[in-house]
Amino acid sequence: MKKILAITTVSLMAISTAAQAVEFADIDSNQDGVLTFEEINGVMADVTEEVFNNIDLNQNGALDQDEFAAAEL
Ligand SMILES: [Ca+2]
Ligand SMILES: [Ca+2]
Repeated sequence: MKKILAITTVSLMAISTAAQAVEFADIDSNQDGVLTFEEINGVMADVTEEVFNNIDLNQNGALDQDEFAAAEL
């Protein structure tokens, strides 16, 4: 008879590397209530001008809180 010992060590490490939510207020460095491309690109370098323009739904060159929330960055 063979005894097979299967020792399985399962380490479940809940690594929550889910992108930390960046708060609107953290990006709005001049606190004027809207985010310019410079402000958002300074915090999120992967937001290019093209991405920014896509997020800027009303094309006024700034992201308000609604636009920022809709983008789910
Ligand atoms: Ca601002
Ligand atoms: Ca806008």
